[in-house]
Amino acid sequence: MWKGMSRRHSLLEPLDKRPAKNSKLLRLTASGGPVFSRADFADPFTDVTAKAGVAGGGWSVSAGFFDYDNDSHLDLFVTRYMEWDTKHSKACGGAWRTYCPPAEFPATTNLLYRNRGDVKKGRALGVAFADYDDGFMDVFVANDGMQQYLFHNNGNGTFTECGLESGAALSADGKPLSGMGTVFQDYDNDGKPDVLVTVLPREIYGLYHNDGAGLFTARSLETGLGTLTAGSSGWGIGLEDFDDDGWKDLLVAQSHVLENVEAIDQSLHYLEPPLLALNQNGRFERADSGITIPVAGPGLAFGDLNNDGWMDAVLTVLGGHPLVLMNHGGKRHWLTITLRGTRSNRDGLGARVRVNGQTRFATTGGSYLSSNDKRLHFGLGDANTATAEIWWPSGTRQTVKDVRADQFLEIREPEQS
Ligand SMILES: [Ca+2]
Ligand SMILES: [Ca+2]
Ligand SMILES: [Ca+2]
Ligand SMILES: [Ca+2]
Repeated sequence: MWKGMSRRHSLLEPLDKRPAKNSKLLRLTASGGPVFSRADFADPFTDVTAKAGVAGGGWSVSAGFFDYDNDSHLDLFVTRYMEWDTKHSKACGGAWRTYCPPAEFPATTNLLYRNRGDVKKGRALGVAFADYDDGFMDVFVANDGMQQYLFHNNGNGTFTECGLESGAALSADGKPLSGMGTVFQDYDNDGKPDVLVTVLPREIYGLYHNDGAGLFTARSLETGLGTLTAGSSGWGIGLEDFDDDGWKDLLVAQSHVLENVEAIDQSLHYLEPPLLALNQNGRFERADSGITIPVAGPGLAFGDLNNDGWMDAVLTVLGGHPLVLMNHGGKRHWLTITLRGTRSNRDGLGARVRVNGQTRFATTGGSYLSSNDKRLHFGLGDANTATAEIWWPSGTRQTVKDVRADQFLEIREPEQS
């Protein structure tokens, strides 16, 4: 049984200072536009923003790499929040002096480098990628205080925003959401990626079930998110199998946006512990995360930090050290896959991978202000062996049978299909 996660008041291990064969790219988003740095450690952190062609002003928030045209070169999507700068700032809330709701400022466009498509304006915070229909990666954008956007990839270098007609734009009763973080993975093991969006209290985190044929249905209440999240404010979010039982669980970074919210409404809280909810056949039930002290935690990144087959997480804390959340693990089996693309992009981002009836899309995107482990982790429950099927972005389909459980497996894309 899941025993919760330990809490360590320590930072992550510092970056490896050895000269790297390949220089690493560090991307940062900020008010003032995204910044690209190349860290090769001999000449650490060269700003290559302009050279890379990704300078673009404004208030950028979440970002992620994906290959939208399947040419094996990763493209970059950057969400931007709104038209705001310090000269055009203002306070709201009367005597309480609070941040203004997003509708007080004009909406703005997101940035897709190489974009020739839809430039519909929004107030975007989170972004996640998956292909919900046709072999080309689609983009879900969490917008604050308005409808959510689903950018369908037309496969010809353009996108069409279709949130409303697909059913993934509003709450079940037709209201806009304060979308913040988002994840685009399959929570109910039907093979089709679903969308979750974190929002403010009184709204209930959005869960959009992928019904197929390009249609989504809001299922926040049926999946148990009503009682779990109606009083909470969520940011970073992930669907990861923390207890390795074969069902992806939820971990959500929480805390209200207003530091003084308790003075305005005593039933709400600025500081909150993260929410851990285990997935019981498609329904989420609260579990002990091991963290009892509430924090203001917006960013949440996921990965198996100590390579023991159990997924861990790192929670950033406003005004404090990040919390490294190590998963104590248990006795169930697991499999972690590293994809090596040959004709597809090198990391296989965008590949659909099915293992023993579970599906994941290879992505480092999702959550909020975070980037995740690129390896694909699967809990196998009691199974000692697994079969892995990979649908590569190049169109190649590959099956690897009789895979031993409890290992890190590298799967290389066939050079020829
Ligand atoms: Ca698609
Ligand atoms: Ca699904
Ligand atoms: Ca699970
Ligand atoms: Ca681990």
